[in-house]
Amino acid sequence: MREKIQAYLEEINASSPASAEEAEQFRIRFLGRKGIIPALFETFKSLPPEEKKELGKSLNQLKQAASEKVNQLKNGTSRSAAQGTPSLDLSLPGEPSPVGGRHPISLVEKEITGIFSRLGFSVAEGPEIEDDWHNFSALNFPAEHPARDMQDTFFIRRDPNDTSADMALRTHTSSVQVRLMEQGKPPFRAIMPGRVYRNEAISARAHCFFHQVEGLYVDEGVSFADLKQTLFYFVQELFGVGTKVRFRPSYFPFTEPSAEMDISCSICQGDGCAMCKHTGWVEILGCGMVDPNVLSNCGVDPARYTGFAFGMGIERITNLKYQVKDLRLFSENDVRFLAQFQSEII
Ligand code: 2NM
Repeated sequence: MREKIQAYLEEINASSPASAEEAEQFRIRFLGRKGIIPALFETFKSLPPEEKKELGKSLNQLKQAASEKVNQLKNGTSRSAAQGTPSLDLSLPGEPSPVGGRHPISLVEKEITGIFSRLGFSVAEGPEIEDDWHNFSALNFPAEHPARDMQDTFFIRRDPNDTSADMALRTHTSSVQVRLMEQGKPPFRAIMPGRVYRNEAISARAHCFFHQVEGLYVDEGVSFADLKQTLFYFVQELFGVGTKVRFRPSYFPFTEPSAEMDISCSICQGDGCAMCKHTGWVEILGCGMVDPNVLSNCGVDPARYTGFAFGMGIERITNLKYQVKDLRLFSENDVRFLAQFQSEII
């Protein structure tokens, strides 16, 4: 009897009926009322106790193997039997595909543009490959300014014999503001988000490209007080009511006067931590009153109009909000990094 059980077990394991009928025949042969397995159980009853002990387990295993096979076959052939292809049930639910979320830079960019949109700023975009005029000259960059050097800017040489035909990967989105002013009439109230490029060695703290949001407000009678109040409101929205701001004098070619704005450290609330280098303040943007030369370069009468402008790095603000320690994470597209940010169906 032991040999018989072994032989049937092998037969069961090897069998794979191709249709529902064959599966049913299989079931009747092994498990039906007059089938092989009930018959074996019948024989088993009359065995002496020592043999029962030995064979009971194998017999139960055989029955289980047969039942499992029948179940498998029934599931696998129930729908596709008509086509003669077993074990593929198209009515079963599919494998779920993971749903993506927005990139942290996009999330923060949307948050920033959202705040300014509610203040009445429009959103403008422009080309990433720029000519010298829009990226430098119109913005009052002197001929010897270091940003005009190959060391700092990526140039694209179009004509090997004529460097004046060079194009550059834009180093800031101010170039879009030049285009906006050239093409329209004041008042201008717009922000420009986008990717910008600088010729830097890649490390945890620097990258050859990053993202900016710049803003521009030009009208009659715009003052530094308007700049301060607009940016103060922006910071209350982005970092929470009660965030303090301070302005430090600075220099940019395209603004006069110029300033850098710090906020009270959003991580330690001003107590001192590594992010604020124990000063309680972190710099988040540059700003100033648009230089009259820039206005006239762009066809805006500086005797009639004044304006303020500002620019901030999105990576820097994202680091402050989410404490990302290495800039390279933003461009590696490692799902383990990206999945940690608020998921949102696009
Ligand atoms: C900054 C800081 C200060 C700026 C100036 C202009 C323009 F076109 F109106 F002259 N656009 N953006 C500006 C001013 C940008 O980024 C740190």
